[in-house]
Parts: sequence; C-alpha cells; structure tokens
Amino acid sequence: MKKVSALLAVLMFLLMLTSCGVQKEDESVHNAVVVGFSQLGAESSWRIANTASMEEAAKAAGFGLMMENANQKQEKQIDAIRSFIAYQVDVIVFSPIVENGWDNVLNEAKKAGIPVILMDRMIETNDETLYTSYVGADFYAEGKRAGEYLIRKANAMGAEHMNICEICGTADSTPMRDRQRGFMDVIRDDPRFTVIESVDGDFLRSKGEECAVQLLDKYGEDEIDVIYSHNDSMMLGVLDILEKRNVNPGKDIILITVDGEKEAVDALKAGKINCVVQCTPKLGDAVMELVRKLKKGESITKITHPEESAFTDFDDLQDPSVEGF
Ligand code: GYE
Repeated sequence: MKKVSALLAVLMFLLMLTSCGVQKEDESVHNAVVVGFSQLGAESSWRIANTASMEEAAKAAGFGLMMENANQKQEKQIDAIRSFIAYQVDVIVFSPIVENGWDNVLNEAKKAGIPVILMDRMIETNDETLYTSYVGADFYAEGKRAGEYLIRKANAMGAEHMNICEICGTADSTPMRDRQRGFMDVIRDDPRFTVIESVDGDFLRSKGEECAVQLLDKYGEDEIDVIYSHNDSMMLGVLDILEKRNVNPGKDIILITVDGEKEAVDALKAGKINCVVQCTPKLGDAVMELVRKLKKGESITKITHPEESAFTDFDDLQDPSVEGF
C-alpha cells in the first residue's frame, strides 16, 4: 500500500512538472530530480522542524521529495531505503535512528548506483564509501559546550561539589553517544563533579517527565544539583515535574539542555533553564545543495557541520539573536 502511494507521489510530481512551464517541458521532465528521504520519526520539536526544513528546501530547489516517516523503527527505515532503491530515486537522504546495522541496505544502494547522504545522524561502519556525505551537527562539540558551561557556572557559584543527573537521548544514536562523550571529557577530571545517574529518556518529553519523577523519588531534590538533558523536549518534561513539586528550576537545580527550540529558549529567558546548547534542525538547504552538486557531477564535501554555539544565563538574553526555532 505504502509503495503504491509513494509511486503515486512521484507520478503526481512528474505530472506537476509537465503541467507547468510549457517552454521547457521535456527538458524539465528529464531533469526532474527525485530525492528519497527516510525521516526517523516525530519524537521532538527538533524533528518536526527538521522535516519541515527538508520539505521547504526540496520545494525551493524544485526537487521531488518522496518522504517516509519511520516512527522510531530502524526496520521501517531499512524498508523505506529499499523502496527508494526500487524506484531508482536520484539520491537517498536519511537520518539514521541508531549508528549500527546499515551496511547491508547501503551496499544495495551502492550497487544500484544511488548516492546516499546522511542527514542529522551518523552511522558506524568500516566502509566509508557507503555514504557520499554527512550533513549534521558536531554533537561532540555540543556535549563539550554543555560541560564548559557547567564549569563556568560552578566557578561563579563557588560550588565545592555537584551531583549531576544525565537524561540521555535514544540509546546508540549519534547525538546520545557524542553529547555524553563531549560532556564527560570536559568534566571527568574535575573532582567537583559526580554523575550520580544516567537515564534513558529517548528524546521524548513524556519520558523526560518519567525520568524526573524517578530521579526525584530516588535522590530527593537536595541531592541533585544539576540535570543535563540531551534535548529540550526531555528537559521541558523535567521542568513540568520540577514545577509541580515546587522545586525552583534554574536555581535549586541547574538545568542544561541541547537543541534551542523556542519553548526552551523562552524558559532560559525566564530564568528556569540555565544553558541551552544550540543544534539547528534547519539542514534542508545544505542537503539540497549537495543533491544539486551531485546531479551536476560536481565533487562534494564529505562532512558539513553547521555553525552553532550556546545560550546561557551569563549572556545578555535581551539580545535579538537569542532566539529559538
Ligand atoms: O537533538 C532531538 C531529536 O538527532 C539532533 O534528535 C537530533 C536530535 C535532537 O529528537 O531533539
């Protein structure tokens, strides 16, 4: 059923091209570029903004976009990639939910001569030729930024010791692994910091709430000095629980999060979150630019990281550049 509807989408796209632009009709049909895009899910505001960015960029570029949403299931992503191969799309773009387990399907794409662009997340493989390019954040640098903020905050507060709880994103995904690694590499050798617990929140707001309940019940608010969340959605869930329990967020417990969605940046401005490390979901234009270059036979860069920084309670938060997506 899904294959039929995806095929229909491509047919409609071709039909659309033939019905507009009388002059270059034939040329545009032959040049019609179809991008097969496997999105991993709709788990967070980041993801929803990312999907929108891909759709808008494809439209602006005049490319057809066959999109499948995998609802957090790796098998569904593999199925989607196989269907893109069967339809002989021009380029496959996908955001791998986890790092491992892609070699077989990517070998199939390679054999079919279809280039693959990894968008947002990375894969772990011994064969770097299985993907043409990666466009996405440097998650290790993001984790380091979170750790560097914490050191600065501890210095400013004159803190002697801080207990940290970490709420992790989807297990074995690139942002989970690297946001943890970057953070730990910065704080590991500083005796003031102890990570008392790392829990899995799967990047979901509802799970962020559950994690907060679990942690507060186990340790009590006085034992927890810092919560580091791998994304804003989970942190917003934490915030709801802290407020329900009359814990003063941003003061009784220091809150550090990653992404930069509007609701989190507003909470930072309101003094409820202390640090928001930025991670832009707006990757669509960079991806479509690579697709365009691939179609023209130009060489493309293997890795593209967008420029990012962090918003913190040390900054002038009235500055118009302090804005969420
Ligand atoms: O931080 C999170 C989303 O892979 C960068 O996935 C992305 C992460 C993002 O669900 O909110």
